[in-house]
Amino acid sequence: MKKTLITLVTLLFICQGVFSQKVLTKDERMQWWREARFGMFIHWGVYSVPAGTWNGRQIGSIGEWIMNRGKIPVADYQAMAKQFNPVNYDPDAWVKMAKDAGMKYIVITSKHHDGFALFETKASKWNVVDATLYGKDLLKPLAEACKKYGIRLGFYYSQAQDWNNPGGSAARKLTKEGWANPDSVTIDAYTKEHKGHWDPAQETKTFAQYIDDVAVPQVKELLTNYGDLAVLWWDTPTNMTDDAATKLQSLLALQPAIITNDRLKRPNFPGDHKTPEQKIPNLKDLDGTDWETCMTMNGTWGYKSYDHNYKTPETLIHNLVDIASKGGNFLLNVGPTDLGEFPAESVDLLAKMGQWMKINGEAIYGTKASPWGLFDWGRCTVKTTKSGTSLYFSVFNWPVDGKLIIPDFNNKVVAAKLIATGTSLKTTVSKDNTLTINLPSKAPDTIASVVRIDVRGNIEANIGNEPKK
Ligand code: FHN
Repeated sequence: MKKTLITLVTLLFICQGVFSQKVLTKDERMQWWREARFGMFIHWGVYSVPAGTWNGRQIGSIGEWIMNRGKIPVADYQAMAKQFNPVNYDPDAWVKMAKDAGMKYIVITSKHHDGFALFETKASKWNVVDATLYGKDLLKPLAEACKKYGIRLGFYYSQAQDWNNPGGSAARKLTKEGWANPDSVTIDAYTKEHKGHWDPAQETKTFAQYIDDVAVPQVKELLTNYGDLAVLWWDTPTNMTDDAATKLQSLLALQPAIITNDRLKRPNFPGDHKTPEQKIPNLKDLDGTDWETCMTMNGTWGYKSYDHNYKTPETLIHNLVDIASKGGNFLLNVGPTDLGEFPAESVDLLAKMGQWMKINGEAIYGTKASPWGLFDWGRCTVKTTKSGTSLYFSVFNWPVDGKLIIPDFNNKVVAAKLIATGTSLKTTVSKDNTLTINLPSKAPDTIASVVRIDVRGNIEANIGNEPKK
């Protein structure tokens, strides 16, 4: 009798545990992400040592691809890890810079295509603890700093391409895409025969073995050892199989609230959101799926010492507003140096974006896409409030006649003001439902000034494809 009672109580306990673990819906998981709108991408690894130059030659294309583009042998590339010694790495300062820029989450390359793990791992010696003088896990202190500042943390993981751990795949690139290698004919013939690989050391295991020996255990480590994770950001599904994708996807159950992208394997593992790269979609390309544009500040993801071709603060702020006005997120990249520092230009751009966000952030966070589509003078975002709706008109080109014109306006204006100055603005709505907002002669912000219009009720969705005059 006593035994039966104990069994019953134990069963009740287990059942309670199972049922109290609520399964989150996609909308519940995506809620913070949809409100965040702005995040930081970080591409960091051994490639920051050569920083775009190998054997005295500047290797073409993006910095983190130097091993593949330059056809650097495995042993030579791994020797560079000895110089990867980020003694100036200050995760607290990194997270603070992201936060001050107005970013709400960070996604860092835990392992890029060169296979180098920025974390302690039992699955491969090719990691920061075992292969560098620095010898410490880089992700642990970042996770702590994110927690301290209330920034969500996500990990990028190159699940298929891995040029150092044997068996990993390699997208085939011709030697001419890196530099004018005199052995190009031989090398290109070799990569053709060897699925893109250029060094026999890359092929001592099969892809399936690589997945079981490296990718699966490492993803398990990442999902277990760093607390709550916001995002798992897969990349380049080169040669992925359904079997491998299924194994990796099933691990996500370790983090029930995690969000993933659409790059695990195409097309049958769509994830939670799309990932337009280096471009902002046109309205006509959007189908209601969540999306996030990832973009570099200059021309490379991983640090290249000689790429100073940075976008202007104006371009980046306009991009952020444009993306929000279309209902997407902006994941803006920083490529730190081998010493663990953000490039000076990135620091400056982050600070400038932060200055704008500090004043105008309410036009971005928690907003939804513009009901009017695009305006040729700027963009619109919308937010539902307790008493109605707030419309944010971000004006890029200040009208010379001082009048901002919004067609098809069917609501009653409750309040109108310029966010930067708090100045109330006079508005009129004509019989043909055109809203005219009277602006002061000078824009408070030369990049983008935000006008907030509070109205009663909801705005009827009416997304158009063409810029409205
Ligand atoms: O090959 C990578 C590239 O290095 C970079 O990581 C970008 C970021 O989205 N993803 C891949 C290219 O699509």
